[in-house]
Amino acid sequence: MGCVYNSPHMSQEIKTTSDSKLQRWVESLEQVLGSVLKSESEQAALIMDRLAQRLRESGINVPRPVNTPYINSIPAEEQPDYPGDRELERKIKSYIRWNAMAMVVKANSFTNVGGHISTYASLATLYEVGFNHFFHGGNGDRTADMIYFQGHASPGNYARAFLEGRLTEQQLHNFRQELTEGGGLSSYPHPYLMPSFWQFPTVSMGLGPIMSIYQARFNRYLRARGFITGEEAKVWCFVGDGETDEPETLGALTLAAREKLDNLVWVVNCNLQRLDGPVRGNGKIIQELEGVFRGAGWNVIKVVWGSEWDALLEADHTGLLVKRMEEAVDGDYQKYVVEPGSYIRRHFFGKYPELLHLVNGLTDSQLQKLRRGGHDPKKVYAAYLAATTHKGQPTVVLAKTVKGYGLGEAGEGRNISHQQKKMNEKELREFRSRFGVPIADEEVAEAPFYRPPADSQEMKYLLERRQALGGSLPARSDRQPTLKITGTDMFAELLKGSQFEASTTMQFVRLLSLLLRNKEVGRHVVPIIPDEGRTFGMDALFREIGIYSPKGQLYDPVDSASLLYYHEAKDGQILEEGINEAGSMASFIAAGTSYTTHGVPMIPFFIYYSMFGFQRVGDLIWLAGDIKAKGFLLGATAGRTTLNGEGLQHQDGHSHLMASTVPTCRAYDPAFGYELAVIIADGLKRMYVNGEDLFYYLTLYNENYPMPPMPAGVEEGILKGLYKYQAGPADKPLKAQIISGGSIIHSALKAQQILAERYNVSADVWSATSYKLLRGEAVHCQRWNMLHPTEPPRKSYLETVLEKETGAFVAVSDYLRLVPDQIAPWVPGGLFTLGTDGFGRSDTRATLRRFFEIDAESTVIATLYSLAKRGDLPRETVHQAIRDLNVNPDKVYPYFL
Ligand SMILES: Cc1ncc(C[n+]2csc(CCOP(=O)(O)OP(=O)(O)O)c2C)c(N)n1
Ligand SMILES: [Mg+2]
Repeated sequence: MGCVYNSPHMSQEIKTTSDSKLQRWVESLEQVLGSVLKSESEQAALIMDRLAQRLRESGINVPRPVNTPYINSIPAEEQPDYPGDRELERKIKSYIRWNAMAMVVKANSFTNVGGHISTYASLATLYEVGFNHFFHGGNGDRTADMIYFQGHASPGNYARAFLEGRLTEQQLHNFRQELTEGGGLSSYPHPYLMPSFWQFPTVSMGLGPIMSIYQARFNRYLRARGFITGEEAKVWCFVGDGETDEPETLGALTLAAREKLDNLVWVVNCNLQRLDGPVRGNGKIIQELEGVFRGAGWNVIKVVWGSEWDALLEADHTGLLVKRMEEAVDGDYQKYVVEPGSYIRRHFFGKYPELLHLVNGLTDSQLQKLRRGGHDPKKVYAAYLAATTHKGQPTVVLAKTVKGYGLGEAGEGRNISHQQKKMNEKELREFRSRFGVPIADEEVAEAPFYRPPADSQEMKYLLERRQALGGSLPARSDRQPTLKITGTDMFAELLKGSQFEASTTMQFVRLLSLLLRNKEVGRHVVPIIPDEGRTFGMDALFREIGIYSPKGQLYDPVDSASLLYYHEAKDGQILEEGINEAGSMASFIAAGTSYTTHGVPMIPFFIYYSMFGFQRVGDLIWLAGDIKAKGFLLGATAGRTTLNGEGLQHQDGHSHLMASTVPTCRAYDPAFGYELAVIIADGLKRMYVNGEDLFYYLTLYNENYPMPPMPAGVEEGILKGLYKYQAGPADKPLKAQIISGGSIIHSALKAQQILAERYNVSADVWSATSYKLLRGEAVHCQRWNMLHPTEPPRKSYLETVLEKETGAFVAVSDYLRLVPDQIAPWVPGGLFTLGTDGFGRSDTRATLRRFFEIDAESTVIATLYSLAKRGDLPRETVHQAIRDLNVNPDKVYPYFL
């Protein structure tokens, strides 16, 4: 029997209670169960389940069983009537199936661009019931449902959009050939590539599921804070059963239950296969997932068997059929798809004579046509209706399907199914006939696309259904609502500087509180923190703007007597995500796309340990680019040596290198408060006034030093990536340029002093706020010049600024050398770079900076060496400086140590 009650408390309570009334109740329940158990053990499980459900509905907290029997959660007698025209829907679905398959087959008969047939084949009913009866396209003040479609099932979405008249035949022809004349369709859901079509990128397995949870949560947050009203949109997420192996998929389930996200519905397409083979050949993925989801507090609806099984289950008075269903493993079920009905009779039913008897009246062919629940619209409709009306919990529909459904020998249920991209004429013909697509024998080999005439019943029905549900999906809105952003005056205080020592992190927190108090913009700010608020000195915000919690604060916080107590509120502004960078990033994406999904521009500021950003959740950051998210990522405690005590796993010396790989990410490494103010003010303007689809990455440090006032005329340089911060003394015979940035600029400034005092060198110190932007623009110019060789060459900002300078060029960085080296090709005479290549260590800043050779002394040596190489001074001077400055020339290279 599949029922395991997981409450250790219940029996104890019963034993210890002196309430004789309760005792009598228990005894009578046992009597009832005892009589049932003897004959109908499986039915007993169901009775218990129902009873518990009933009690739960009346508000009694009854422990939840981890598993229920391997049958549909909604019994046949409780199924609602199907509201649609089954026959028309079947036809429409068949055409979509055909076109989706044809797109992939065509694309691969001319080119080898790939694509997937079998995933959509298994999903078609799960999608179509949704499209015809549930997925709301939005209207009035009802936001459209947000649907995370299974990424590699995109041909199914395209094929439906073709029938709806949203895509042309030419576009279908150009599936996966986006660069072809006339444009094509992207392989997977990519809003960046198809910005009026796709809303959510999903094909990196696991990201769709985690994003959908945080999206549903963010929708509630917006509502709680008064930004949205009206009927609530649903968030749907279609998940592959193989995809549930990804930790991101299941990692945030408890949040959805804790926050009672009944606006969220997941559909796990349990076709029992992933790419290589079975998902759980030796077990049952549906049962495993049921346990996980129920344990996490979700409402679980299993759709295992199609209507053909109803009569068999009803006729099975002993529970033997359910027992057999539970015994067979997914590997067996996969085999039943590829074997003839005689095999099913022998292997499945034949295990028990009573079961063989049960199917005596069915032919082998009928046995083979016993559908799985996910292919039966009636069962799917019942599940969706229950899911969308369920209150107080998120729902998952676990639907059993067949991978490659309808492909027959071309891949149905086969292990090769996932990668099947071609079909021969015979296979095409069979597919056509099985689904009744009106294509003549002579044409079938060409796999032509099929769209019924505009005045056909099918077309009318198809369009009428979508119209009734508010319009076509998927659809992304290109709206760009704006905010009133004035400029750097918003942060005037930071431009003035301060004699008090501060870190750029503290300066950022100051800036954030100024922004939060800004009348126009303040309430649009969404601070996102993964349990590091105190680390970054943001705890004052807890009290000030509150931490969002749908429950408010049910307890008196331990620090309630203090001014800055831990304040949770129903309309709290902070998203305190706990130790969860992936979840925080998902919140960042939900908030950063709110301008398009809700038409409400929100400004996420996600602040985290910089080491646990690009390196840890880089795939989500990449996706933030694809989805055109806006906002600010703040990599705090940055720098391989600036974060000193924490050691190898914490010290970030490479996030800027990774940031340089994301096209829409503007990455900056500010050294001073005024740089931060200029960059963030500009970012706000670009994103929320000019409507640019960008997001920002800024590194923040925890080293304290005085914050200088902003020098005149540096704003352009700050934004473009480089400006001269402090010129060297004028009266020296030798000249050098030291490029630095972030808190390590102090190595450069100290080196400037030593060089002047001891070596007669005048070194100018530069703040490089963004190597990424400098390189980006320089490459752009270089490329233009290459392609326009006879025209006057263009000059990048970098070249324009540096061409006026003389002497040796040196860069010193708290990041690995590759970060400054990005600009080396455009530096006159070349660039000599110092950086932190290698694993970090725990030690003091001074020791670490000597270890990585980025301290002032090392910077002096690098400068003198560069001058010596130019012939500006004798090499002996460098040799002497190494001794004078106490640097060990034979110390081990940190990268190898
Ligand atoms: C992170 C990630 N790893 C690997 C892949 C490659 N991949 C695409 S589909 C797939 C198998 C998917 O199986 P399942 O989730 O069961 O979906 P189905 O096609 O069976 O519906 C794999 C491994 C990917 N897209 N993303
Ligand atoms: Mg699968």
